[in-house]
Amino acid sequence: MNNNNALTAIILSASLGIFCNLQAETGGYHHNEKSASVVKAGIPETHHTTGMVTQVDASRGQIIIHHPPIESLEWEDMTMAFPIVDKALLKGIKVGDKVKLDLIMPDGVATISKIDVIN
Ligand SMILES: [Cu+2]
Repeated sequence: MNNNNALTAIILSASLGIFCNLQAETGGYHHNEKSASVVKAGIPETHHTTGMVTQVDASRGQIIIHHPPIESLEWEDMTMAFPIVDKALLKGIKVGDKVKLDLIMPDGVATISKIDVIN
């Protein structure tokens, strides 16, 4: 590879990186790239947070929650959509509820594995 090609390759991979980050932010669910690569000795990675329910879509198995900063994920506070491992967990959860969450990270996607109302 001559110098020109090397430079093109560097620029290309840099712009692909930016593209992937944009996709993670705007398309579908919030991904956590760091988390996706960190798996400790077969122990499933779980994160804990609280939040306020702003929307529930039981048929899709999705819930939108405003959560405070999640230190273990290095996430700022935000309102975001979470998939859930089992739609049945959304039973009885309604807009305005304060909830406590367990999050697992299959493929780096924060997915609710446990949700409890803490009103
Ligand atoms: Cu978030």
